[in-house]
Amino acid sequence: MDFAEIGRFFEEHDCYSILTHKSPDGDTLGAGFALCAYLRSMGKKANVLNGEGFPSRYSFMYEGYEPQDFEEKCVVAVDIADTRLLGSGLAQYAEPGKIDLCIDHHISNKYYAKQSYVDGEASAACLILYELFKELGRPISDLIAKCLYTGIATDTGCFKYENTTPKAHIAASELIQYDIGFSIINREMFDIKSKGRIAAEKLVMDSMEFLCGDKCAVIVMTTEMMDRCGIEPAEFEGMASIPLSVEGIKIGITIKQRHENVYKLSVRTTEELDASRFCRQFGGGGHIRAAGCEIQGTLEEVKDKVAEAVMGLGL
Ligand SMILES: [Mn+2]
Repeated sequence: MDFAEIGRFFEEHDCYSILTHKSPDGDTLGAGFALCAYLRSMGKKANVLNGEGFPSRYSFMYEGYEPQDFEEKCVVAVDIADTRLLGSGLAQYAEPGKIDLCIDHHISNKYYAKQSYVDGEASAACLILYELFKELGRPISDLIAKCLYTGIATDTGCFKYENTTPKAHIAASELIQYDIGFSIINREMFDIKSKGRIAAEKLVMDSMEFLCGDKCAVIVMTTEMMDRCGIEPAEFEGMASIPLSVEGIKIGITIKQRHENVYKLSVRTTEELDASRFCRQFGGGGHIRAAGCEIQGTLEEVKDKVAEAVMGLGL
C-alpha cells in the first residue's frame, strides 16, 4: 500500500476500531489517538481500544476523548507487529481476518492484517502517520500533533537512540510549531518518576557489584525488593539500562527474580560485545546490544554462573 491507497481506504470505510498493543507505550497510544482524531475530523466514527485500558501518564492524549457508540465495521492496528501483542483483553481480534489494516514500523511485522503498511526504517508508527497526514493534506490539530510528537519522542528515547533519523528530527521540528508544550511532554515522559520508583532505583543501585576490573556491572532486583517499594511490576521497566550508565562499563547485567530460584537476566552491551551471544549460552537470545535469558538456582548460584560467564569474555 502507498499513502494514496491508505487515503482512499480511510475515505471508503467508516466505524473504526483502532487497536493498540498491550503494555501500551507512547507510540502505540500516540498513533491510536492521533488516527482516531484524524478520522473523526473526516466525519468518520472511530474509537481507540486497548486490552488493559489507558495508563494515566498518557492522559494528555485522551483528555476530552469520549468513546463513540457504533457498530464496528473496520479494524485498524497501529504499532502492533504481531497479534500476540494484542494481549488477552483484545484476543478476539487475533483470529485471522479480523484486522483490516495494520500501520507499523517493526521489521518483524507478521503481516496478519488484510492490508499492511510497514516501514521498518521509520523511527515510530507516529512518524509514518505524520508523513501520511501531511501527504493527505487535511489539517492537523494541536492534539494530533501532541500525540504524534510523543510517539516519535518516546520511541527514539528522546531522539537519543540509533533509530533516530533525519526524518524524525524534521517531523519533530514541524510538530513543535503546534501548541503542544513539548518540554512538558518530555519532562513527563523522561524525567518524572514516582516516589516508589525512586525508592526501587535506590535499592537497585545499592545492589550494584563490579566484575572484571570494573568492565561489568551487575544489579539485582528480588521480588522482596519489589514488594518493599510497593510499585507495579511495570514500574520496574527500564532498570536494565542502569549498569551501562556507569563509566567504563562494557556489559551491564540485571538479575531480576521471577519466582523462587528462577531469575531473568537482562544483558546490555556497548559496541564491543554481543549481548545475544552472551545470553545464548543460557538458552536465551535477543538483539546484539540487548538480550535476555533465564537462569535457575538460588541468587548466589545465579550470580556465580553470571560471574563465570563474564570471566569467559576475556575483558
Ligand atoms: Mn513503536
